Amino acid sequence: MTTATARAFPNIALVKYWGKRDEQLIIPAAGSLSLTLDAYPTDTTVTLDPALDADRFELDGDSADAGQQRRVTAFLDHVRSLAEAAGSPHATTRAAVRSHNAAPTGAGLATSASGFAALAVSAAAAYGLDLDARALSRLARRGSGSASRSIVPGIAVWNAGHDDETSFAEPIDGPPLAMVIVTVDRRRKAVSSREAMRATALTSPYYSAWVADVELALASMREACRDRDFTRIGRITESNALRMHGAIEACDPPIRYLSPQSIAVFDAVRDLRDAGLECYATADAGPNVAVLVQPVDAERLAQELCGLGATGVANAGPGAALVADGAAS
Ligand code: 2P0
Repeated sequence: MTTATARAFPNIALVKYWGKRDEQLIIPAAGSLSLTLDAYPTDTTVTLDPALDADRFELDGDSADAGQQRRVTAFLDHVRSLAEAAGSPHATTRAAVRSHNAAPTGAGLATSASGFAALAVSAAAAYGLDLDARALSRLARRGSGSASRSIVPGIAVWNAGHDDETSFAEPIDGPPLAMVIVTVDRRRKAVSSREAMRATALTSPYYSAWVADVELALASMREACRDRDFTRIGRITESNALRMHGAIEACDPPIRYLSPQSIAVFDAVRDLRDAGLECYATADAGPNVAVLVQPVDAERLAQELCGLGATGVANAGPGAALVADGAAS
């Protein structure tokens, strides 16, 4: 049996991806920019097994639900089509996939990003594909858009592109960045990102303004990273997050990811900033909050915020990579 294990880390977007131009190929409506973290990894092992007549997906020790199984099988079907084109002898073999998330799954802590990045790297290796970082980013994107960025270490820009070849993430330079993750709720979200993204595009009157604003925010953020201007990076990060949540909340029927506990963290961050500890809040499709800070201030910030939720400190992390068998915990 052929087997491969990969580890990938979640990424938190500083300029968010929220809206698709092409649902099938997962081409985004605009580019985005993120920080890949060095905490909360996903470890995924793909084992090709000629005895299987269907793929099997086990997540955190349990058989995954039907929707997750379908999504993983669709992804593996794409990998097998690439394997067939490359002349691999395994192109029709089914796989057993075992995955473990260090973060709570589906709670807005980017487990679909780390999950599909780890699956892309492990499945590509198991099926004998020799892909460079750009091709792996494009492959991960087909599983979940944000996964394209978890292939990349540190600060990643996902170029929106206009087709499968041109839509991928790549690393850019910037200052050292850290994040304090404040987990206020570990439950799985009621509305998935994919559903809410679609609802925002279809029903939010602010959607077109959001997409236009993301293009501007991304251009400013690229400059701020180039100039290593932490204050500008932070201000764009916080305003971009709140604008995304504004567009989501304006859906019909409304969708709201931020809870009173999330808002309390945003307020505490503002107060800390006013008191001289420079930090900026962001939140994805869930109530948990990631607070951007310079690495030198990260531990102090975690102590300041620990009364509002479970805190964890993360720095810039590596891109998704294979790990030696048995090395993943
Ligand atoms: C992001 N999020 O940029 C944004 C911010 C959540 C909020 O990318 O449909 O799970 O699989 O492409 O990648 C979550 O969306 O959506 C996401 P699909 P994905 O990180």
